[in-house]
Amino acid sequence: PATLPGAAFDAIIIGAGFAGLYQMHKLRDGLGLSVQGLEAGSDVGGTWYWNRYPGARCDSESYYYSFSFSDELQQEWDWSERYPEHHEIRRYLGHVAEKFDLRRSFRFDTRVAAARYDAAQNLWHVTTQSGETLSTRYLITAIGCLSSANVPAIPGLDSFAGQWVHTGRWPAEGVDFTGKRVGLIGTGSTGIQATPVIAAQAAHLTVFQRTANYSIPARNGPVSLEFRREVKANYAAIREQARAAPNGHPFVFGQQSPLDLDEEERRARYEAGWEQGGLRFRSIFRDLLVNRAANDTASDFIRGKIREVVKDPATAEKLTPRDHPFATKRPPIDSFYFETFNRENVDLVDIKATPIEAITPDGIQTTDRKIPLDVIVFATGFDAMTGALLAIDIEGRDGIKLKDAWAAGPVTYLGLQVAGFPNLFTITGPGSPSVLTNMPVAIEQHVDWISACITHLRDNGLATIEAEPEAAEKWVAHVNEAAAATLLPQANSSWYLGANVPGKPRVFMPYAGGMARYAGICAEVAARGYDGFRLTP
Ligand code: NA7
Repeated sequence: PATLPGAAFDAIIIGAGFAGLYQMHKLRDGLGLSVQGLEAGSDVGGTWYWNRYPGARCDSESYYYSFSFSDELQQEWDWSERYPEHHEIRRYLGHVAEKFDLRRSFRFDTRVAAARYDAAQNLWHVTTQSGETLSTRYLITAIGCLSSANVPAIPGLDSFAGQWVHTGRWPAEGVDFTGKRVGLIGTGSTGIQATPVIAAQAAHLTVFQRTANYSIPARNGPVSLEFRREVKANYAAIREQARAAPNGHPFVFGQQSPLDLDEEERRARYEAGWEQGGLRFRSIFRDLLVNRAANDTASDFIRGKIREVVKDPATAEKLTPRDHPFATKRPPIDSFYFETFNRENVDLVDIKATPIEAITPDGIQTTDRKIPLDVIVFATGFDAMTGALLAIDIEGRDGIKLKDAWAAGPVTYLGLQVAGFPNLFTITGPGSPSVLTNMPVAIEQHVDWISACITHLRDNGLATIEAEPEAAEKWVAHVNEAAAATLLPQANSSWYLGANVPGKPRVFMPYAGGMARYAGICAEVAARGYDGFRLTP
């Protein structure tokens, strides 16, 4: 492999989504470091570069799914809808890249294949898929938690004569469903967003459901001028509220339990939450994620709504979730998902009752019938949190491979560093609260922390920072303890647990102790001189 002349950078950042863009700005413009960004896509956008499927939009509301670090930026940008659609988020990130002149520091169409720590030189050697090697002191991964597509190994997929696509690798030119018979596999957030939009275009849509899911109406709509003005006038307070919240959303959680109320009042609250829509529904009461009896009241309320909306009782029954309590898997929000099953051109196949046996040249064969299809859409999710990191062949000190260090599940300290991998920082890594949080809040905190850490190393003439193995083990124990204090581990098939990917170790990966609490812990660690990290001169 050719080494670029003089290519020892201070930092290499992998990824040009929210995390990579902000990290670039902080290190290059804030600290004046020489930084190279590497990005597999052809432009900035990250998650939103790849997820262009019909109906793809963010479940956080636009006014707070955005950067807070620049007041000028938040004052000048106008969102058009309550929940931003994928192309609007790409436009926003494109605007951020323009405004801070970030594109010139990234190489696009450049996928990183490997990274190896060289102790003698205290450098990371980063090799791209095309065989180039670049060297750097700090290596920062900003590669997303939901970026490694999970395409199930169904026999016969190669023989399919029609088109198949995974929602997380959607072709930029789009897919035309007009007049087509479409099969969609998967009913997580993605399948639930895509179903109504595809149904409206296709000749026929068959939804293949493995696990029935809860979903709350998003109540999407245009943002009024008035609302925009109010938000802009109050941005500082909104951001502060988001940072102080357990999940990075600027909501006030209800202080009551549904169990404190009588049936009528409880129902009235749920109805109000249902009308308000989106992830706000979950915050009506304080204990839905920690008390099973409280959760049952919410789960039952949603089951009742499904029965009200879906006209055919047999279909309604199949759509009714019974395998997990509400919100123990990431709760989807939708625009007319359940209503879509009242359409003439939509069918639901329960593949728990009648599993898919094979894909044939002309469709999908289940145990009881053959469904002819022109297009198959895999809304089957991601090898979350660890998939994208392990897709890079990362080798730390003494030849340890990340995949071996994590054979029994990911072990990080604060989700930010791995013992044995000096000067490697993993933004939104496993063990961080990022995926349980409104993502930009988590990302800004991680990037600020990493940037302050690098400043500390530079100012004190320190060569390396590396997590202590004991600190990482303790952190993993704390992550498990935090999950065990909630109902989250009760969902058997959740991607939080890695359960959606066959053979993946079952470990609860995100930190469920809350974003604000996590940020506090990170700040204390730094204040105590990077407690739990080994710093070497
Ligand atoms: P999810 O939430 O992981 O959902 C994937 C869906 O695909 C889910 O219904 C799965 O069923 C189903 N699935 C996965 N593998 C298979 C196989 N082999 N056969 C049939 N069905 C399968 O991914 P999304 O893309 O919807 O959402 C990811 C995140 O993006 C979301 O949580 C938000 O944070 C944004 P299962 O439930 O495992 O039985």
